[in-house]
Amino acid sequence: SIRRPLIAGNWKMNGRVADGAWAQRFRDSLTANGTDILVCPPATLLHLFQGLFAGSPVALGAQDCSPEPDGAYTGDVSAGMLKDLGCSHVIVGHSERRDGHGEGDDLVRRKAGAALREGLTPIICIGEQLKDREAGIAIETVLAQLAGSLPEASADDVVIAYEPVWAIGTGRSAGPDEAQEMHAAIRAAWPGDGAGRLRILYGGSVKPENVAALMACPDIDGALVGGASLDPHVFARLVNLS
Ligand code: G2H
Repeated sequence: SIRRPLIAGNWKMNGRVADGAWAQRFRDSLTANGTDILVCPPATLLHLFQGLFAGSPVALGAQDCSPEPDGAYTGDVSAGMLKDLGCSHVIVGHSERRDGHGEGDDLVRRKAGAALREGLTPIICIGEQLKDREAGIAIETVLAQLAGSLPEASADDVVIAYEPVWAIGTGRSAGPDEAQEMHAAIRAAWPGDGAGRLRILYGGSVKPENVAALMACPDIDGALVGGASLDPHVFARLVNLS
């Protein structure tokens, strides 16, 4: 493939300072295999992990950012602050933000734009609810989210993560055929040129047992991994299998 695989760990709201030992164990379990590796701990651990991953092949990302530059926004974290801590990527529009915090496509697009302005790569999450899939409108739902959540950007500067909401943290992953069908539709819907260079990750209960079958699909370029990224040995095994 012309696209380098990317495996990204999304720790969600997990982790304490004592989990710094995780980084050492993770690094020691990795074998270099040409896969780009990203870890997105909670914002509270970014500074610690910046030091721990310095000089290693592991890149650092955040889980969310403000759509605004620095200013009077109590509780928010700007893309510039994340850049300052050594982040190269930031997840935006995860379904836990969309559903738990009422974030819509417009806000997600503005967050992705704020990330791009700071030179960060936004990982823009989209995915249908179970009711959409059961109603046979999964693809059109996801493509509408894509259109609404995408800032003006080159295919080289963003990553898309397809995460069917019914597969998140449920142990029930989309089958490779279901996922591939959606990834191909997303790539075909990319506006402008460069669709062949766009990286599209799959997310939702990815684990060492199913990662290889997903990665074998032509339009699946990596994974966004929640639960299975918390154990350093499991996550390293998953990366090594990708
Ligand atoms: C989907 C995924 C990571 P999990 O949210 O973003 O989590 O792998 O636990 O389903």
